[in-house]
Amino acid sequence: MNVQNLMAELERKHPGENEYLQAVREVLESIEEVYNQHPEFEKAKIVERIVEPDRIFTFRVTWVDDNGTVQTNLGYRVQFNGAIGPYKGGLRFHKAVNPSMLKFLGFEQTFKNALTTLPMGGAKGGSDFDPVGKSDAEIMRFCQAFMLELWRNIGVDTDVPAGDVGVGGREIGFLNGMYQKLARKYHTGVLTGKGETWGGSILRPEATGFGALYFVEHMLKLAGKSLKGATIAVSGFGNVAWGASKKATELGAKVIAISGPDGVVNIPEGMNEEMIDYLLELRASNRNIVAPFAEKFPQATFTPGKKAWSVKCDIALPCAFQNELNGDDAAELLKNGTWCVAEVSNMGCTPEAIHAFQSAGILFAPGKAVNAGGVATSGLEMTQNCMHLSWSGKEVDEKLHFIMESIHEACVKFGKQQDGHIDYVKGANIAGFMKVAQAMLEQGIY
Ligand code: 2IT
Repeated sequence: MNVQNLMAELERKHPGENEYLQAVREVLESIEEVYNQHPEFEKAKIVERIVEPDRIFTFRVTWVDDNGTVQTNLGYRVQFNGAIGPYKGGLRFHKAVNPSMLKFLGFEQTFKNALTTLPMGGAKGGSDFDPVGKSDAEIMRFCQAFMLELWRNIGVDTDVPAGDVGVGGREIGFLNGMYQKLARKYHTGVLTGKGETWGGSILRPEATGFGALYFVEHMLKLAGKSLKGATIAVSGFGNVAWGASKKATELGAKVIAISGPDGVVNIPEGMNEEMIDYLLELRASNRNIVAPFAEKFPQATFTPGKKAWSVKCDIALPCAFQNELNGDDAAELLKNGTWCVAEVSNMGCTPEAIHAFQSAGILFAPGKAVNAGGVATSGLEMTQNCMHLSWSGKEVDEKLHFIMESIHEACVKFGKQQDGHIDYVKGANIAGFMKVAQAMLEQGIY
């Protein structure tokens, strides 16, 4: 395999799909050496096949807003790779959603799901519907209209969507209600992230953030460091930022910054429980601004137009969106003495930022390893649903712990360099790739 040739071919097939091409390039660069030691992969053209989605559904979603105006959005489901299990991955509702974004996310999901140790293929879906400023009734009508199209393409053994940016418990509820009505199937497993009273995993809302901190704990332990007393800057204030802040605080760290599209909130003493729980209220308001946090808590100060990375911190946790931490941000963090960056968002850092962190020799781990606890807990939710039982929070948390430890071990196994340094990017990419490639190889040419 030759990365430059493969990328040139992909750029020709998918012109302008920059996020997708960025995600593919990172994986190809990581696996090149290992791949070339496996002539059987080359013979079966595994890499040429694994970079293309199995199929993509695109559909029109028409709904009526509160003013009685007819609105039309685009809906998608990218079923990326089903070699190791039914398609699994979230739905993103955001104004910037397009096929390139969902292909990048579906591609990442394929390797991430392979890392979880559970049998799940990779998928992603969503819409360019913008939830900002929408009423609950508008969100419900949109979700219903979206499911009116999607329902024929999903199922417990085929494709199981979940939440992502702009899709949380409320949206999963509206989607599931409509699915059951259309499919006349009252099983509870076609979506994950469900409510506790209707088949949901009790720990799913916290799982991405909790899992991320369990991963960081392992990474720090191996490096002889600890979360105790460490200062953390978190971007975003959604479900993931909430779970990460909660677990980080529980483990003795101080979350001193959170941010939104409008600016950054600095909390020098670190967030307390009340502040962390307020994040959920802030997100549910659909306003997508973080400034009200500083109006409610006088210990906090709001700086408009600044990112979380402008705040001096030990550990940076991007928890919001892809490419939210760029080369300039990385330089600022490094100047301020940050010694660990763990992506909790998918592809949260640009290639320039990752390069800067790796060159500086600080601890860095990629989203597909760090945030895999979310989809892993979705996998546990699927297991509970098909077994018709429900595990306690403690049981799920123990399983989540075990899975994050396994992911960390896999990253160390495949990412250990000759000088003993762990390249977590390589480790995660190679570990995920080897599993999917092996599964594809054994199932023939299809
Ligand atoms: O990016 C992700 O892993 C998710 N949005 C969660 C997917 C899932 O199926 O729980």
